[in-house]
Amino acid sequence: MHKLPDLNYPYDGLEPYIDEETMRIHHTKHHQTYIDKLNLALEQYPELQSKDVRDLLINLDNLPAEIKTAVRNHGGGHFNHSLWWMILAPAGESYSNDFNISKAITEQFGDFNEFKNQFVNKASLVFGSGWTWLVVNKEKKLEIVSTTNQDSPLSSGLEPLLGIDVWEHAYYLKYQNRRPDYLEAFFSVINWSKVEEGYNKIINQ
Ligand code: MN3
Repeated sequence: MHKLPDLNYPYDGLEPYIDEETMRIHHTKHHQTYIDKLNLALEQYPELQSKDVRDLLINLDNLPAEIKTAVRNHGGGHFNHSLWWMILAPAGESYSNDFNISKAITEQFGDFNEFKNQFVNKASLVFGSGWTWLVVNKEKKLEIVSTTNQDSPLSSGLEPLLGIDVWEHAYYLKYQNRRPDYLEAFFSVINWSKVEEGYNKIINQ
C-alpha cells in the first residue's frame, strides 16, 4: 500500500509564497486521491504492490495493459507530488555556488538567471495541466522539460531533480490566473540542498 508522505514543514511553512490552505488541500486531498487510486489499480496485482512507484513509472510499458493508464496518472501523481514536497522548503534554503548542481547549471545554461528564465518560460507555456522539470538526461546533462497531466519524466528515461506543479490546484486560491507570479514565488521556496542531494545520487550512479 502506498501512503501519503509527511511534509518536512507545516502547511503554513511556505507562506507567503505558497499559502497554507493550498498546501493543506493539495497534500491531504489531491495527493491522497492519487495514492488511493493507485492502490485501487494495484489491488488485483499483488506482485506489483510491493514495487516502488519509481520502478512502476520507469517500467510503465511492461505493466499489464489494463492498469497502465491508472499507474501513469495516479502513480505519476503520487511520485511527482512526493518529489515536489521534498524539494520545497521554508524561505531561506539558499542556493550555493559550491553545490555540484550549481556548477552543472552554470555549465549548461551559462548562469543561474539564464536557467531561471528558461525554466519560468517553459513553465509559463504549459497549456492546461502539467509540470515543468529540471532533469538529468541519459547523457547526464541537465535539461528543462515539461510533461502533461501527471506524466513523470521517469517514464521517458529522464531523472527529475526539481519540478513545478502548474496544475491550477497548485496555485489558484492565491494567484488565480497569475501563473507568472506563482512561478516567481516558487523560486523563493526551493530546497536546494535536496536538489543537490538528488543530483549527486544520479551522477554517482
Ligand atoms: Mn498537484
